[in-house]
Amino acid sequence: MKEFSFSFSKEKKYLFVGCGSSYNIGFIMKEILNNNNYNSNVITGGHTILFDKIVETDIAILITRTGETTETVEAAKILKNKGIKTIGITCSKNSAITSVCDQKIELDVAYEKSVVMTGSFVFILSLLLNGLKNNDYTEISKKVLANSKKVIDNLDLENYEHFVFLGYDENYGVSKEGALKLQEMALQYVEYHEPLEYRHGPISRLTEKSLVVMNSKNLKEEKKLKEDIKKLGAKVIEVSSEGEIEIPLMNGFETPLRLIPIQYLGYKKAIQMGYNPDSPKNLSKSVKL
Ligand code: F1P
Repeated sequence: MKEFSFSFSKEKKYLFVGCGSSYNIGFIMKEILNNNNYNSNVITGGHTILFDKIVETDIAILITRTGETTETVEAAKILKNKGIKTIGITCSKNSAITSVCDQKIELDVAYEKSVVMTGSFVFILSLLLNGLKNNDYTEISKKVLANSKKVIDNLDLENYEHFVFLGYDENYGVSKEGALKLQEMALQYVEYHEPLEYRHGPISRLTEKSLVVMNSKNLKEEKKLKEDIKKLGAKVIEVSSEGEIEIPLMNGFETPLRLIPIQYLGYKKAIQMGYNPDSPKNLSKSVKL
């Protein structure tokens, strides 16, 4: 990934902007950057164009896989007019976002035909994380995929019609993205929460038809919640260094790996339901207002 190098500075204030999955990349990055003493925020393209509430920012990073999402493109114009440096990250060539932004990163090697963002999500997230620290996911990702397949292929997926994703901080972003994948690809009823928030209401909807993916940091309270959920008859898959799906904890730098089981689960559930996971109902590749 050397030819697309990108690096962050502790002297600058960053703002991530995007919609849907592209917003989720920004959310995860904001959490990891701030955890490493960088200064960053995240906002949806929609909020940017509807409200004049932009936090102090030096550099705005606008993420849009297609480069054509109206809210993100319009947000770039607004931010640029405020004197903020704009960087557009996209997986298309010569799209609207790059004609607007001061700097462009066109990752056309990560171009996807599918309406749903999968590989491109992981590619953009890894690229941005490499701007903090060099990571090589090649070997470990193969292991995670094999492990994910083993666990997910063994599930009786017809049994589950409710998917809950739990996680803190960057894992909250991973959970939001997990819920979106199951919703887009397999049209499922989904939720995402912080683990301890799950007891404050949402748990009332839990049944033996619920599948809970715990994007865990190995916290004692997360383990306890997992046991409580199991006692209520639901299935829990823990994703962590001690989970059924094993992923080493690397202070958030493991997030690209966490997408592997989630995307595979969405794909498998879509197939089981008889849907085309690449072409969900009511969705287009980018939203144009
Ligand atoms: C953003 C997005 C996708 C979503 C759907 C509609 O697209 O929200 O995340 O899957 O297809 O558009 P983009 O701005 O990243 O191209």
